[in-house]
Amino acid sequence: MRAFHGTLIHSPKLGEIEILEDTLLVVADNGRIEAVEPRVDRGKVPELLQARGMTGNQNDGEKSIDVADVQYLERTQFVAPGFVDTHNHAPQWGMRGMGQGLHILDWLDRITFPHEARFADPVHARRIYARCVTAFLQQGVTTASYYGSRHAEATDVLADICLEQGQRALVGKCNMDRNAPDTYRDTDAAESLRDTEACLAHIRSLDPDGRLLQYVLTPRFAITCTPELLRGLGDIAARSKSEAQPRGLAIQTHFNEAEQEMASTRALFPEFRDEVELYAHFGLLTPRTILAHCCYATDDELDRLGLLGCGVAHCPVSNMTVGGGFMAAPVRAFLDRGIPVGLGTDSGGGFSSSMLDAMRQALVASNAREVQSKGELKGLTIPEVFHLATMGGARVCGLQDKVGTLEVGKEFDAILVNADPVRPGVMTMVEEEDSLATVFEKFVMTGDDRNIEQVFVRGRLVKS
Ligand code: XAN
Repeated sequence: MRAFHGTLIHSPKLGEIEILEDTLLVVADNGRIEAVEPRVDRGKVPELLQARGMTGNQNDGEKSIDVADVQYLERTQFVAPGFVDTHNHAPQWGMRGMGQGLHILDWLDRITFPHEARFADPVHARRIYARCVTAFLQQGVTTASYYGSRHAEATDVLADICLEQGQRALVGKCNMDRNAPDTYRDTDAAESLRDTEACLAHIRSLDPDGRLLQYVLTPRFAITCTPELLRGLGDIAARSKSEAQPRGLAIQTHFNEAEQEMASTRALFPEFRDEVELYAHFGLLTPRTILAHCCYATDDELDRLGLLGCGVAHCPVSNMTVGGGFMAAPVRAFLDRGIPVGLGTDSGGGFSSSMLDAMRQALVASNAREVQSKGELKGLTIPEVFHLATMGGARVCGLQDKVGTLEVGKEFDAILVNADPVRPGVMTMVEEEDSLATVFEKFVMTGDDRNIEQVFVRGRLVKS
């Protein structure tokens, strides 16, 4: 068991931040939040733990905590839910931000495919993936939805590393059997589907109860997939539905990302009216689908996505820099339709591995979109981007009942923030008279990973 006493900050509802002061939070050994007790005087904590039968030598060893082990937080510290990165290319870790200004298909050909091709070597994969996962945990990313490379063995390695380091993750082998160099594409649909099934089986054997890991079907996008491959993946998605998992496997792809990408998709699939019709035809748009970007989706497409229940991974950094659409996505239009939205670093199209940067850039991009839409699509607020980075992302990844907030019964995926650690180079600046809301605002707007002192996934300390 673990216990904290101090401030908790989370966002159960879009647009709202809940600040719980002087709160006792207890985490059971199974990683679940056992108690959240607001307004407890510090001096009363041992008494309360005793009254709840949580201290001392219980027969049930699981349910005991030594009062001396309670972490009492300072005024500048608070516990918040861990960040959920809904769109991340693990094999692009070493090329973040490279190829600035290139349009998507040129960026893939010149920078990305040669780089990802190196993951044919599992030793290389282990070296890069170990660093990637460590670095994202360092940034407070407790859940990531990862695209692997096209290689089955390297993708297995990525899943192994997430489990070893304790990161919650959706992991998928990238499916791509055309429009990529011979040195970096699946030979044909049959091979791609076989490798997919093998990775899925590997992940199920590593983590049979899906405690931390899930497989996510990962057609890169329609341009690099033959119709046969898209159909095969849709069939796997349909077969994965069961009584225990009525929504089936998660699916992720890039969607309405850039004008160059959309023109090429139309040329390859002229029979479809738009990308919603295309991906829906192959059974790839379900309530478990995570669509990255959606910068250019029309109102009509958004209405249909809303009905299908798909989620959006909003990647504000890459959208405005490399590979993406050079366009701010219409996030307010997604939210107005009740479409689940999370934030993605889109590392390495996105140059930053920080979800704080993603939140800040989401604010900036939404302001640009507000101006562009002549005020129709209102800019986002700090409570809204924080919600997207935590609970919104959890919903997009199908984890809304497990993580995203600090509520009793949820698993303890969390960060311990110190908004003003006395350390050289730290940019945040908290003053005596600051309210807790201001302390939080300063962290979101000026903080970085040096403000994230501890990171927990399922109650396990994964960064300190
Ligand atoms: N479309 C993409 N967009 C992106 O940002 N990164 C990628 O690797 C990719 N592949 C297709």
